[in-house]
Amino acid sequence: MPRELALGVHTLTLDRPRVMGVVNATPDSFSDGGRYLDPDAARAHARTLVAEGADILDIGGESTRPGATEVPEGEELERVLPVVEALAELGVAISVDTRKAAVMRAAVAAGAAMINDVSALEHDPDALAAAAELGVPVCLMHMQGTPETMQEDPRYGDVVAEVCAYLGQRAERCREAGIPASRILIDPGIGFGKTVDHNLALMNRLDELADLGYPVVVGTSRKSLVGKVLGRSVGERIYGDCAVVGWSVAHGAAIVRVHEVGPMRDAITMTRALQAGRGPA
Ligand code: HH2
Repeated sequence: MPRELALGVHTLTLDRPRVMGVVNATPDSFSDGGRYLDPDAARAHARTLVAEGADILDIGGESTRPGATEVPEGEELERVLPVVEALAELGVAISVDTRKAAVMRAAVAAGAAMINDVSALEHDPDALAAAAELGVPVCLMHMQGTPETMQEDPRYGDVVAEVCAYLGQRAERCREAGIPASRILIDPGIGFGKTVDHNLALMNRLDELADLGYPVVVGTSRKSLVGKVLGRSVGERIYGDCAVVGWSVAHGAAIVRVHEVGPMRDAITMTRALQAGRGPA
């Protein structure tokens, strides 16, 4: 597994778990839609996430929550670009959460140093070429179906084996297209075409994903994985999320994608101390 990620002017060593803070420049994201659509609000929020210890900020302009329909390219660009530009000054690596090659290209030109594609570069036929040409790390996420219908009736034989096989194949496809292994990350896509039991199986056997040899990104923040187990609404999932983040880093996650950076940093620090059997130096 690569020991470090080259993110433009930033180099992130992966000798400890890293935190990706979510900035949704959307009107309709499932947990914070409409709060950070305005670039000034996004910048203020991003500053807080950085102060709390975010290593990467993930900027998205299209909600991929269950039932969401695709946002036209022009609209996604209008949402994302001002935010990427506004955050470039914060001195932290920026990732762009998009399925569209044009958004990848424009965001990287504006300062983004990583691509996060929930369709593993499959949705847009030009995305694989764009990612190879842009030369930035890319996170390949597994999703069964499309956001619009993915939660209607997700089915697998062995969900963990199928997700591992898919991500292994997509990583191989990226390498054939000229993206080196050192720029590939993988993500099981918690909540993307999966029941709560599928999500729990993937979390339970997260080590199998890590064994593929690429850094694993895990995004469970505020999702129904916690909501369904605990019977909690979106705003009440933070304690459950802390447990999930602790579990994730104990079982091989290199990066956790979260909305609440400060509390999740605490969960990571505590988990690491428990793993080491001693406190921080
Ligand atoms: N989850 C969401 C969006 N992007 N990217 C990766 N790599 N992994 C994830 O689990 C993931 C992701 C969904 O969360 P959010 O961005 O908060 O919601 P919405 O899609 O409604 O904007």
